[in-house]
Amino acid sequence: MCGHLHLHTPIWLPVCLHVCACLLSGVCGLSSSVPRQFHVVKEEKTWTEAQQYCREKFTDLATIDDMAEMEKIKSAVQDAGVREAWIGLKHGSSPKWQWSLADRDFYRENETEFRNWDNGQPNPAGGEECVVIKDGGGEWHDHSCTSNFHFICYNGTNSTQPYVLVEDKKNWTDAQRYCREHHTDLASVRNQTENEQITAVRGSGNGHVWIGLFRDAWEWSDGSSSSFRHWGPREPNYGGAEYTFCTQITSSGLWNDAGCQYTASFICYEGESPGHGLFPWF
Ligand SMILES: [Ca+2]
Ligand SMILES: [Ca+2]
Repeated sequence: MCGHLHLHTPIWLPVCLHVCACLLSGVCGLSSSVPRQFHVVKEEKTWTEAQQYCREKFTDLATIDDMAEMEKIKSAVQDAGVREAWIGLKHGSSPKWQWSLADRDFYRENETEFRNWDNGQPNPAGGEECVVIKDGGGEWHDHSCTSNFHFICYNGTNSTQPYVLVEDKKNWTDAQRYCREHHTDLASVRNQTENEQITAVRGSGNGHVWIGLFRDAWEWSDGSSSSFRHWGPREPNYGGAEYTFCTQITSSGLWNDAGCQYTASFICYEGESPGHGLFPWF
């Protein structure tokens, strides 16, 4: 009997716990019904060794979706007393456009894919990884992220006028930081109506304005599409061109890229992985 229970406990127990919690609370969501649990592992491993360890003992190396998860991990790293720890973000070979505001619930189907590029944009040669609404029009241009422009923040708490023009010229990363600190994030544009609303808020005589669209080639170990990034100043800096780069969270809570072959502590998570939910029938 004990053997029987021992065999079956790992399978039915989490399902039962989930079903009971779901029925009791009346909240049986389609996604993210079980929050991720993060685990700081103080053994020093290369990024690939850490990935293997996390996949064996938990679900995978940590994926981070938003500031709330970021704060949880930052506390865990500080409590564990480690200076830096690998997370699941690794530099890949195919850059893709994505919105700074990473919350998937914010977008209906295809809304993350809306684009309003001007003729000849984005530049076929690449190398311009951040996006503006162009001076005097509603069309988009890709642009060097280090240029300084006014920008449009999105404030999710203001339903009548969620867009805020900030008339203080900053580079894209500083504009993003400002919007996250004072509002919600840099503005996403989900459809033509929003593009017109934002263009109206931009007004005339403000030059190009940053919006939240950017392009990078970073990929999560678990295949998540999270566009959340939390780089420290002047990071990622790809120091040492011969390396493949992976991401560490430092004790300050900011992210640093480092050669994946270095050893460090690391952070695993336990929970549903994207597209492979533990409970696909919910
Ligand atoms: Ca361009
Ligand atoms: Ca670095």
